[in-house]
Amino acid sequence: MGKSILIMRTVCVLGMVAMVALLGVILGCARPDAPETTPQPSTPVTQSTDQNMPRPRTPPEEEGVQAVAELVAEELKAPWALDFTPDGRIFITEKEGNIRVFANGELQDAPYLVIKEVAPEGEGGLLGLTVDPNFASNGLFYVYYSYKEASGALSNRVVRWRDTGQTAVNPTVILDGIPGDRIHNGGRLKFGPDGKLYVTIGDAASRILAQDISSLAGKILRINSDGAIPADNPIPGSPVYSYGHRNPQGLAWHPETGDLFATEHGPVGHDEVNLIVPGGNYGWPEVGGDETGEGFIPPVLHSGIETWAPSGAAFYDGDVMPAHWQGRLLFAALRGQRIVWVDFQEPDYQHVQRENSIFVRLHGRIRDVVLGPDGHLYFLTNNLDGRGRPREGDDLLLRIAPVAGVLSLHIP
Ligand SMILES: [Ca+2]
Repeated sequence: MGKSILIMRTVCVLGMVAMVALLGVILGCARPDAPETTPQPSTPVTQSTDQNMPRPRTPPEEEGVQAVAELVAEELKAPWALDFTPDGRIFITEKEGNIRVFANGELQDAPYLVIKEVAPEGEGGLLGLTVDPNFASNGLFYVYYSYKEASGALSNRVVRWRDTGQTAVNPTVILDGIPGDRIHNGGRLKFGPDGKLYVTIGDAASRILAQDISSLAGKILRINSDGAIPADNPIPGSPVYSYGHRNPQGLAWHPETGDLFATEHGPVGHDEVNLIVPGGNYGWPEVGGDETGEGFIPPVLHSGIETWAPSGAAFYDGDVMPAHWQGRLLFAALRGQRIVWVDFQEPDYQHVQRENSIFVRLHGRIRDVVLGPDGHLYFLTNNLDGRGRPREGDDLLLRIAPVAGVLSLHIP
């Protein structure tokens, strides 16, 4: 990236700080609220305001500037997922089939691993990645990707690899034959607090399969790290943990209750946040949004006629951000070009108290949000996935910091 961009970002942020001091309001630097076809300036900016609020419920004293996004790495190509290793590296998937590594303060130029079998077609490709909870001793991590069957049909699989420090070896397929398509491949992989591996699967453009518990399509799965089916799964002998999903792409567990929440793409708007219970039926394609039906679990939040196109999700559980961020759910929005946040009501944290967004249209499409071991949230832009408008330096890995950190803002 050119120095001009660095300077402009810094100037923009510092300018904003000055404005905040002067006016108590953010007035500039945000991108214009432009239609999708309007060209935008190519300079990403790093200031957030809690703007664009369809349901403003946050007390004014908590509004305004809360967070900035610091640049960590750039020139990623359509990254989809990231995770942290206990030795301080960040693994990042790129949709075309590369795993990139951020280590020792910089993104390594050469891919850490190239998975040639990946078929990056439509929404498919190298998608989810998660590091094994026992990575420090076993070096294992897991990826989810699309590939082509001999027939030419697209399928998805979960493959486990072992890290050597320089690359990865011993690929082992632990879950195969996941229905795939050019759309709706799901793809998120996360270990739950129970040590089980959860996998989100889209309906692969065959909506009826979401209600068919014998199909893996339109499901959230729960498996052991070797691919075996846990004995305590809700449907005996099945990896299916919940069903009736359209295209779920985000998973996060509440840090206090351990409840699982999942984000899901709706058909036209009506994107959902669901509280996932074992064996639950979340309604697709029979119902969506506020529609109800016997046996269907409604979302805890949906986007109405607005489109978020939600992807990766994380709860905030750290001491870097302001105290009221604790227990806040944040998730990436692609078409919505923002990070949406949701606070839940005490004492069970199962109902939405308020929701809002940050970074609205500041960085373009956002694919994943993950809590780092340093207490910062990290997120990936997704402007090179064929549906965005790339700017210089895209795609980016960014890190969320409180606004008080602006004066010591570090831009590599
Ligand atoms: Ca639903």
